[in-house]
Amino acid sequence: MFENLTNKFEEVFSSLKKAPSLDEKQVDEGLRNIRQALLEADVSLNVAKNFVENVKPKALGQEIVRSTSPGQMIVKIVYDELVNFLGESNSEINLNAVPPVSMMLVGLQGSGKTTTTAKLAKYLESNKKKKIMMVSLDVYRPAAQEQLKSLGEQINILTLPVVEGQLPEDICRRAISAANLNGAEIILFDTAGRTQIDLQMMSEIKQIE
Ligand SMILES: Nc1nc2c(ncn2[C@@H]2O[C@H](COP(=O)(O)OP(=O)(O)OP(=O)(O)O)[C@@H](O)[C@H]2O)c(=O)[nH]1
Ligand SMILES: [Mg+2]
Repeated sequence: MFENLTNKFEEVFSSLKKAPSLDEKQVDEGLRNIRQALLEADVSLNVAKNFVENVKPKALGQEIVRSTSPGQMIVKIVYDELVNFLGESNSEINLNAVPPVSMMLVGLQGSGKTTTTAKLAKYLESNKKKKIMMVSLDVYRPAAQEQLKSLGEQINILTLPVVEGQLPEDICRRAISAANLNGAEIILFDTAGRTQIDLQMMSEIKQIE
C-alpha cells in the first residue's frame, strides 16, 4: 500500500534535489506532485490539501532560498510534516478487554485486508503471546474464505471453519462461541472490501459491530 506512495515521493524528491536553486514555480510543481501522490494513495482530498498548504509556506521561506541545497531542505520539511501528521510516537495496541477481544479489518477492495489479518495474527501471537483465531466475513468474493484458511495453515494460526452460505452476522456469533470453547483470546475478523458509497455493505458493517 505504501510502496506506491514511497516511489512517487522519491520521484518528486529526486527532481527537486537535482535543481541547484528553486523558484516558486518549481516548488509549486513539486507540491502539486506530492498532493497527487497522496490522492492516488487514497488520502482524502482535504487532508492532502491541508498537508500541502502546511508545507508550502515553509518550503518558500527564507531558509530554503538561502540554503545551499534547497531540494534537501524540502525533503526535510515534507518529512517533518509527515511525522507531525502521522504522530511522533507509537501507541501500543490496547488489548485490555474481556476476551475474546474482537478486531475487524475494513477497507477498500484489494487494499490488503486479508494479508494484513494474517500478518497481524502472527505478530500478536509472537509478540503478545496471545491465542488468535482468524475469521473471514467475506461471503462475497469467491474463495475469499479459503484464502484466509490457507494463510492460517501456512502460518499455523487457527481459523474458524467455513460454513457455506452463512451470513456475516451469523458467522460473528459462531466465532464468539467458538472462541469461548477453544480459548482464543483475540478474534481477527477479515471483511469484504467495500466503499462508503455502498450503503448496503456499510449497514452490514454496523450489524457486525
Ligand atoms: N506488494 C505488496 N502486496 C501486498 C501487500 N499486502 C497485500 N498485497 C497483495 O495485494 C493483493 C490483495 O491483497 P489482499 O490481502 O487479498 O487484499 P484484500 O483487501 O483482502 O482484498 P479483497 O478481500 O478482495 O478486498 C494480493 O495479491 C496480495 O498479495 C503488501 O504489503 N505489499
Ligand atoms: Mg480479502
